[in-house]
Amino acid sequence: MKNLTFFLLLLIIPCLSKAQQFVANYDESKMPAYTLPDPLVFNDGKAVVDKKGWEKRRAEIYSIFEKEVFGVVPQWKGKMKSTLVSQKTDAMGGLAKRKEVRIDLINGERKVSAMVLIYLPRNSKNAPIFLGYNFDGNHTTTNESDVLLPESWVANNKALGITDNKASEKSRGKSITQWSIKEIVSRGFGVATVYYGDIDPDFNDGFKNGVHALFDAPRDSSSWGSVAAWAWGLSRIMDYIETDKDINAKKVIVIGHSRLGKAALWATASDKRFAMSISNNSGCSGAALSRRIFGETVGRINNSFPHWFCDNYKKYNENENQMPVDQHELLALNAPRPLYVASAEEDLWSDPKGEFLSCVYASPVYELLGLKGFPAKEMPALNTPIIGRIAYHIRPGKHDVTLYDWERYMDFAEKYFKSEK
Ligand code: GTR
Repeated sequence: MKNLTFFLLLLIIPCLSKAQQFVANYDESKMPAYTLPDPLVFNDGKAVVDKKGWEKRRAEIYSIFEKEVFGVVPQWKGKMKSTLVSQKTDAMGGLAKRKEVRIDLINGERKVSAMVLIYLPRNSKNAPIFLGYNFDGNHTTTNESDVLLPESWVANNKALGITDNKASEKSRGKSITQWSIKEIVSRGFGVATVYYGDIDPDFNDGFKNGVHALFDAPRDSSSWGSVAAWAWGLSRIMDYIETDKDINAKKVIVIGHSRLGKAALWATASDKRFAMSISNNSGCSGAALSRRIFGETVGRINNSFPHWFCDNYKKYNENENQMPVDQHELLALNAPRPLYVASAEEDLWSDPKGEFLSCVYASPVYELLGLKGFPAKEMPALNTPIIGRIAYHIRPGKHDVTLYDWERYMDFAEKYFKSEK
């Protein structure tokens, strides 16, 4: 009898978990009613009425995101060293100056190294620069055969023939269209990119590797996850950029796609040295409002990627209305700096409308600071950017970064930077 019950359970359990499997909602009419937290109301219910008040309120919002979403970065007691590994003044057929700079983050015997690949307009000093992580290695962003492969862990990928978690030549140039380096440099901007796995390999390893392992503080429910680690890494690269005379450290534009868009937004929220933030299809826990429950949800992201956020964030699985913040407030943390959010029509998983609405609801903060904010309330047509201090577009196509996206980002950056370029 006991055996029979056991076998019945064996049959039933897989069926149950299947029934409970996540089914994304893509129907606006099935969305629950929700009320967003007001970025201009203090935790104690009082209204924020001026710039000084906003700085205090900003600290409240930042602290909530830190403790409840991305996790708190412990105090850094290590040191950092940068080494110029290669330099070429006639890269890309003479178009660009290229450098590879290794950043070593060191704590006693422990070390994590990240390679920064930098392309700059050949004859420009002080160029503004786009800084962003790549998904598969610096060598995937270019066809140049001497750009180094990452030495850190990479995800296995059948299509690329990676079976041993090591990058290979097969993927050189694979992400060229996502980077458009030639077009960017031709327009007078620099690009700095780093393989995100150099900072923290993207798997649930119990925080034993990557930069988490350089810290000694014991972990608790508000400890940092991988997104915060990637954001922290961008700030360390900024520490290097501040020492590089070829780059204008006052004009560093952080850009990120998808999970790296989440990291970009958190990096610019955390570090005011960054001049501008670009979120490309960052979706759930990035630019998209969580309370809409459209596409990917908080519960789903925490289940699929338990290492991305702090454990406290899991309290809001299927419980978004209890979140003391929503993602429009993550955008608002960028104020007064220019901010660009972009969606793709077919990328419903990232909830384009939720990304758009975040811009709408972040706008009052910019307006309080005397800035234009976001001049729209209705979703724009495809390929029709809305440009205020916050900008937005939705283009046709899939979850991706395309030349169209880059061109809009460069237009936007030029609008704010050109006079000083
Ligand atoms: C998906 C994830 C998204 C997004 C994306 C990506 O699997 O659900 O939140 O981050 O990955 O980074 O490509």
